[in-house]
Amino acid sequence: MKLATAMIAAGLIAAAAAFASGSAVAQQKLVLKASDVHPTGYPTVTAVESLGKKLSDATKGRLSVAMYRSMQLGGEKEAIEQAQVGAIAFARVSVGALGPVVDDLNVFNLPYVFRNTEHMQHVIDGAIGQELLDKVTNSGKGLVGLAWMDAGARNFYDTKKPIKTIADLKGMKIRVMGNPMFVDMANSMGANGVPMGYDQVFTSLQTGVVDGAENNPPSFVFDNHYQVAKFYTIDEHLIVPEMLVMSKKIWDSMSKDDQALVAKFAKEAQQEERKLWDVYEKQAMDKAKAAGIQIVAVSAADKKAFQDAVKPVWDKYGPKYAAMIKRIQEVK
Ligand code: GTR
Repeated sequence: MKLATAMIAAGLIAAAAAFASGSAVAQQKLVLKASDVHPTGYPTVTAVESLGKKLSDATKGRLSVAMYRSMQLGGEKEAIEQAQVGAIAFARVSVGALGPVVDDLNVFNLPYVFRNTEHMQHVIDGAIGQELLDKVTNSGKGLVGLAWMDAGARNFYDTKKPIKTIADLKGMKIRVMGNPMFVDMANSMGANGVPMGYDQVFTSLQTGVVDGAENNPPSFVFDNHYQVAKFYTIDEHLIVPEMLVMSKKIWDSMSKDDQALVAKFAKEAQQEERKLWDVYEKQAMDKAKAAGIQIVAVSAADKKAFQDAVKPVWDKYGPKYAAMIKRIQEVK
């Protein structure tokens, strides 16, 4: 009996040891889930996938990234919430969607705050860019701001008629990102701003829930909105960069060395995405033209009319960000 008991006990100990070492290995292996609303081949998706590949190579597969693209996990509001609770590790989202969570970012959501996309790049690459990434990390909102991503300039498009001047926007139902600033922006231009998640835009355009939306050429084309909206007007009312954020909960669970790897590859992803963006944006315009999309480039005078129209937005939100706006404008 004694022997049998001893043998059972030994067996149990061996089994426990095997289990413990097995689970230690399992704990070390970490698959980091990433979310992006865009499809395979989109610059932001490619850049985060390559961050994942570098992480895998550097850790011999201990860390890896699983990309959930094309809104498999919902829109951007959902992605942010999932990152906050640690259900996913990375969310690549627009500052338009992040502004309601970290208010400091909303300064970038003011229409025409940047002179052009180059100006925006100089701002995000410099001290202000780092400061705003840190604001996200220190916001207490469960997120770590890792890197910026380019997203060009946003323009109006619709299913009804070409928007040649601001008067053409009158009464049109225009989908905007879920941020009150954009509803105010669309309304100040004479349209009716309809906030909704990105996951609902295509169907809403198709079924006439909205008459139009606004976005950069790659989103317009590669998310297929151009198949239902045949008019695209280049007025560049918003130049909103995007951010790669990480779940603070998951970040905090990682070793300092692993955090350093993630931070390094995220910065490289920012550079890679920018290069891919320029090529992709051109491809999008070419594809739109080939598909017979009527493209209107607003004249300088008409652009001035768009800029003047958004004055109420600046009056309402501008004062809060006055010091930062001044610094942004001073960036060459
Ligand atoms: C795209 C952007 C997405 C999302 C989308 C939208 O340009 O890349 O992150 O913000 O616009 O309009 O919701």
